[in-house]
Amino acid sequence: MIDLYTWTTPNGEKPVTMLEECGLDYRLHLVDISSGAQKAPDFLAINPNGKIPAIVDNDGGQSIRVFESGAILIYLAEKTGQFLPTSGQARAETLAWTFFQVGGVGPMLGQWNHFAKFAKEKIPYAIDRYRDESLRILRVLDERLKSNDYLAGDTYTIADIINFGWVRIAVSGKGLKDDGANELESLLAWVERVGSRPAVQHSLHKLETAKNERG
Ligand SMILES: N[C@@H](CCC(=O)N[C@@H](CS)C(=O)NCC(=O)O)C(=O)O
Repeated sequence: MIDLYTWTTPNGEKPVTMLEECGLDYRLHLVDISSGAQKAPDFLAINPNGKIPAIVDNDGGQSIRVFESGAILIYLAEKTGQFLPTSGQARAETLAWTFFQVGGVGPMLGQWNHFAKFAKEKIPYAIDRYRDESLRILRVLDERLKSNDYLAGDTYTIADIINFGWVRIAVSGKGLKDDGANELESLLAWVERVGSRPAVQHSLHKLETAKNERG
């Protein structure tokens, strides 16, 4: 059985969706990052970086910990043989668009979110810089999706799973919709396509329900 440690954020959603898509059994442990639970010693033993998400895989006679959402998705893809092509251009595209999220989409949108919404001091330079870079990144995704249904090409992969959470928010009213994201038609169609998958809907519902039940 896999233990998943996560929270209701775009990064936290990724492994829930992957586990649901793969049909794996798992125990969901909510780590309330608003209370600082991610910095507690027992969690730091699983992720020394003190951030969700993380998993511990207890199958197979030994416990394997994995942190960083990209590493978790690749680990689960290799464990199950799903959502990561094994060779050729399809594998290269899947890994490239996966790391594009980890190194670009996540950090840039995360910084924009911080400076535009949470920073007590509003710094126009920082807000503009991260908004413009986020929009540029969204346009790169849109361009890719003009001729491909999914980021790696014809098939749904971990690249779609990992990009979905942040992009879904980015194109919404909570994100950059009115800053130009609403014009990215191929990206919007992809958000619909991925968001209509039963496992994606189920994972978001499951995470939110678990949080609400916790009170
Ligand atoms: N690169 C990491 C980012 C993880 C991350 O930023 N997690 C956030 C929640 S979305 C977190 O735990 N924040 C709490 C903190 O930084 O203390 C990944 O992809 O797993």
